[in-house]
Amino acid sequence: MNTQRIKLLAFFILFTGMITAQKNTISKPAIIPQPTEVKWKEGSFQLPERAVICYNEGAKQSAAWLQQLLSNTYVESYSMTGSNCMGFSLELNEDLQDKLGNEGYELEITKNTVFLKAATDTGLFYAVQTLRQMFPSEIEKRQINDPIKLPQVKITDSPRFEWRGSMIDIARSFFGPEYLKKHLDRMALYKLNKLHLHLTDDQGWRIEMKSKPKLTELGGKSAVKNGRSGFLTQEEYKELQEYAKARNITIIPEIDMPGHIYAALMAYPELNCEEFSNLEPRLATPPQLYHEYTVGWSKLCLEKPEIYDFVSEIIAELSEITTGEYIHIGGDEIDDERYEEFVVKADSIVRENGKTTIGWEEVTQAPVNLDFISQRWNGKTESVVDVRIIESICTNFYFDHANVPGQEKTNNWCQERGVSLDDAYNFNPDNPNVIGVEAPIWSELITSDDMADNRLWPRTIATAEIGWTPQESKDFSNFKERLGQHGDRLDYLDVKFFKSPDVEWNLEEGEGVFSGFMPENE
Ligand code: TNX
Repeated sequence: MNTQRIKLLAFFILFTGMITAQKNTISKPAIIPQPTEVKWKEGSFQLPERAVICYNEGAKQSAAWLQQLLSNTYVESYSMTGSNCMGFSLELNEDLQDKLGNEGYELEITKNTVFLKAATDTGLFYAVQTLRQMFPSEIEKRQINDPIKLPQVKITDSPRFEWRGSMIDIARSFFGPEYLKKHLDRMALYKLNKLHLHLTDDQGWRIEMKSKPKLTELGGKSAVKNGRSGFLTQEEYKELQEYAKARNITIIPEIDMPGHIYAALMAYPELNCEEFSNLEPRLATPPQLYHEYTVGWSKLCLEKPEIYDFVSEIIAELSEITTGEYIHIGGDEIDDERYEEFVVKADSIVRENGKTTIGWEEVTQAPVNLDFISQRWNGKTESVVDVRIIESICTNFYFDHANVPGQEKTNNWCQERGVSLDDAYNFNPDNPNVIGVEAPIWSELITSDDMADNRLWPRTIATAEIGWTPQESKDFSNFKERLGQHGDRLDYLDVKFFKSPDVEWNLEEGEGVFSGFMPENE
């Protein structure tokens, strides 16, 4: 063979080799939120047909989550206490607290074992969620019987903020336990840890109060027009909290006071002033129900001392049935000379019941206790107290606003063009008082589960990344790529998400053939 032929042949061999190598190299799994530190290694770990999950004391719950994940694969797993077995090893170790904090974890995949380590059960749970995102997305829906290969990797991860929340207004239009549980499942996948329920407003009262049964007997029947009515029984509320807690999520109940409260004023007319002077403009008169959109027209009769008996009773009963440490007292959009006095009293009632008070930012016009947490939404309040802040500024976190300009049935009062994925992602909460972020949906115009899915997702995933990932590791184009890779997963989870036009969604239904995730060469 002459040299030219040899060169050609060499080129041919190299070229076909390159093609085969490329076929075996599947892009890295897309992890959201982006972990603090990821080191991909050469090689993979092919899950065996039988595996042992070893765990130490305290890690049993997370071992069960892992086992549940594996139950959707061909892997037959059994779990036992112990350490360093081949397969899966979970270690809860308090000495890791300094390094990883309350929610951080380490996840290491070697050639034959997955190691999950954390100082807390929560950290281990998050390690399992990250691992879950490395499995083929079909796992969310059906059993995978083809070989699964995980890339070798070492991840060290912990959140930027302790508060990573979502809020659903279930007062204007009711969303019941079934939807809320689905929402909790989806939140957990993205390491969100607070679900705030806006339980009461002019159009409805959604939580059973045994001391004031008419609140739900009457207030549970109304809703915004076209919206659903209903309410959570105390049993359902308790069960929902347990379901949330198992997923490391705290439920935050909100009773909006002293405004946004017509549903209660209708059920207990004695909470009104003479001649309903507290309803201004009078958009409904008890016992009429209210179905319209206008806000800011109702309030408790603040000059009547009896309203404080009502407030005390409600807060005491709600505190009794609430397992989390927070009660949200609302406090938004009201004009009354006794407003500040009310807020200070309501705050102290909450604290007497052993809870931490949260309120919309207006509340910080009043000299509340310094344990108070303010939820910022329009940034207009001149605060007289230096307190912790949850960032929900409407330009970036109000997901009842349009995904894209002109989307039907969306609000636009905060920002005409809506809240784009870019807006939802590119916000840096840099005020030192900020303890985290929360994205609300108000439900005057969101009257079905599919609509809620469309407004919440994928923007809530952007909120999750703001809440978790260090600012310097955030990158919008990289986020969009990873998000696109989650298209299938969201589909398999039956999320009717908005297909943001600036994301390349990976939506093809898998053919049932899975050849594994292998790290790309870096
Ligand atoms: C303002 S922002 C509200 C809600 C409404 C929302 C949408 C805030 C704290 N309160 O009562 O539902 O606008 O119209």
